Amino acid sequence: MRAGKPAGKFLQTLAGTRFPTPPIWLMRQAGRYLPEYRAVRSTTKSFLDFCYTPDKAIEVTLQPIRRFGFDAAIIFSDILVVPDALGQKVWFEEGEGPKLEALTDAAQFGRLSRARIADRLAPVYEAIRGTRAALPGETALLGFAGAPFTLACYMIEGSGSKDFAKVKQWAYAHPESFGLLIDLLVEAVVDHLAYQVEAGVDAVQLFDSWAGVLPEEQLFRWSLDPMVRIAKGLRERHPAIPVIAFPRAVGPAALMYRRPDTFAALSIDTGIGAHWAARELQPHICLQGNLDPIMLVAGGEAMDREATRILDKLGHGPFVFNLGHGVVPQTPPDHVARLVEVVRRWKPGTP
Ligand code: 1CP
Repeated sequence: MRAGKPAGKFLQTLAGTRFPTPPIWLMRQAGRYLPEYRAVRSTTKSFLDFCYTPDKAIEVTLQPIRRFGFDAAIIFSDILVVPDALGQKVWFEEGEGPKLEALTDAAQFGRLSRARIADRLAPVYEAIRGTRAALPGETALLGFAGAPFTLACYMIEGSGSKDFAKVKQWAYAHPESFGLLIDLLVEAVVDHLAYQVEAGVDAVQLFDSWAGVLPEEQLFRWSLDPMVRIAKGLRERHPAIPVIAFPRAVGPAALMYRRPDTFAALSIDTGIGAHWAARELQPHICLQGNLDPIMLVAGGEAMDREATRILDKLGHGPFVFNLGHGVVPQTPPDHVARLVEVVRRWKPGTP
């Protein structure tokens, strides 16, 4: 917690305070759907160079706060800065997303070293310092990292994937060597998050975007356990920092992540029903979510109704309004402004 500054609605909600309406921020709230983002983005060719230019990262982090007044900003960066800092070759192809020189053999792990993280990612930490200084005191600043399984997906597949066959086959056939990669990533992510906290973030989110491709029996070992180890490792270094877990598309296995002693909140995706979540999850842990990002594209009365339905189910308990996944590029910015209004004007009725 920042000494002397008032903690705003978002941090107070994570700490257990209730407000008449929940705080709101959106995953991927900075990005291509905003013309002002595209304008800054067009000044740098390489996406990683863009992430590593503090002035630009600060500017695009602040853009959605200026436009919509969200309760939290998320530092503009990417989950793939961690494999990059470890020494794996990472680049982004225009219109195609991330590419990596794929790992094919455990012998290659020796080339990855977390000793380079502080240096290579220094521009990210500088951007955090600059953003924190520029943000209103009541707006929280979130840091983030990819969870180890999701990072391993990109590191082994070499890009996004339809079936994640390579990473899953490795995990199933060679769990010992896959476990070594996961262990390395646990340590690297703890370092990266600790440096983000030292630079000024108020809370962090762990994105396990691809957890849902694992069968339930494998989730404990490759998704939940590494995330728990990260949260504990980080809190050994920074005891007060809230950690939000986002294990995407895990269905009812979300019950396993319901750990208030470890996570300050559980971010739920669109596949989880608000009614079930209110009954099974929220009595134990603060929830975040889970409007369908395509509902935000659709807008209009359909969006108003769905946002209100989620608020009616979850707004009575500890809750942060968000999407079930990130804002997509075709989202009209006006619909985002309207959503913020719907959330802030919501009147709690009987649950
Ligand atoms: O040129 C561009 O503008 C590239 C698009 C883009 C953007 C805007 C990429 C490439 N990354 C980002 C920023 C980003 N990535 C943020 C910024 C902060 C914010 O939310 O406003 C964050 C939090 C991420 C995290 C991220 N990157 C995740 C986890 C969240 C999720 O969406 O599941 C993942 C999986 C990535 C990988 C990645 N980076 C970029 C793309 C297009 C992707 C996804 C590729 C795929 O679907 O496999």
